[in-house]
Amino acid sequence: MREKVILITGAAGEIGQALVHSLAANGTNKLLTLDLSPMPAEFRGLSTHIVGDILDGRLFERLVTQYDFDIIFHLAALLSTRAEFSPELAHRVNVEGTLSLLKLAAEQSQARNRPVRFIFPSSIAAYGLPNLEIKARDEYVREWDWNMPTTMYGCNKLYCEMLGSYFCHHYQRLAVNRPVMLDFRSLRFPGLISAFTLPTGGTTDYGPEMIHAAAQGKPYACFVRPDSRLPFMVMPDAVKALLLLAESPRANLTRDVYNVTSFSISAAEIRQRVLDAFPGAQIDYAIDERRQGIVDSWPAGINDRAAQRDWGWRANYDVERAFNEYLIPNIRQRYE
Ligand code: NAD
Ligand code: AKB
Repeated sequence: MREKVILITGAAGEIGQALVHSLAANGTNKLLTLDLSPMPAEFRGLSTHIVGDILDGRLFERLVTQYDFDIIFHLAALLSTRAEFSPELAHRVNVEGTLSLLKLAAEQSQARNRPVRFIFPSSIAAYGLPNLEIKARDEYVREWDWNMPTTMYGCNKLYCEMLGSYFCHHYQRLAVNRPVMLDFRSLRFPGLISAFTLPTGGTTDYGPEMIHAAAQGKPYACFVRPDSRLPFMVMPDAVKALLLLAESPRANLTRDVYNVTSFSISAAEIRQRVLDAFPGAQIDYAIDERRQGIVDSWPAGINDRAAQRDWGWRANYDVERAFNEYLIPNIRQRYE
């Protein structure tokens, strides 16, 4: 008999670590985690961890004989800045890796006659606004607005959202009589900020980097203009959104892909909040035009009314609580 597990790919990353903590604290689920990297030492015992590559077909052939994947949180990916430097590798990991996992989940759904729930974090990178005038005008974009990404990562995310919907509603409908489809659900996240981990390879990284550098007394040069405005969310809310969406009855969902957000903030406003908390902090600007171009193409805010209506989404942390109750105290303590 195969063991029922929740599979988390990319589990050693920022969201993965926070999600594993939360699922393990709940205690009812057996967790199987997979990443190119080992889990940090403090995660020992919380999951069965496999150091492996999502592109390794042989590994998954072995895993399906051992495990029944009830829910898959597919987090493994190359983020936006890194993907611009290695676009072909990004395509392989972000698209081909996702495609093979979707196929595996679709086959498992049919074999066990019950849908596997497949949770996929997408991103504001799926949007591509043509210029700053339109970014200022269309302040809260809806899921279907401006789906014209300008990065490899954004293209990968948008396409994988569509692939997920295809596997959820149409896969094998001509070949199999009444196929059991997998249950695909996706979230478009804004930039995420954790008090306990640091990002690598993203374009929203200036937000978390500014705070963590200041708490360590290190100077920081922000790579975007002061007026650059993006939506952000703190990590506990990202985990809350993933779990709420995963648990929501399918009948309540009117979409496969949902925006979720918390607060919109400019680089200058983040800097000011950091200076208020760490008055001696040295934060300058050294604009990287290429990363600036990416941030300019992403929306200043996203409309998450569908998530609020369908599955009761609401962030716990607005900007005040995010900085005053979560980020500043925890980051201060981390480096003390
Ligand atoms: P992260 O970079 O911290 O973690 C990604 C993990 O995936 C890493 O641990 C990496 O080792 C692993 N990985 C990469 N390639 C792999 C492969 N071939 N096989 C196995 N593992 C591999 O990123 P994160 O912030 O935790 O993001 C998780 C997911 O959420 C990603 O899909 C990302 O696109 C999405 N997302 C993140 C943000 C954010 O601001 N952090 C925003 C929107 C969406
Ligand atoms: C990135 O900057 O690549 C991520 C994201 C918004 O998807 N943080």
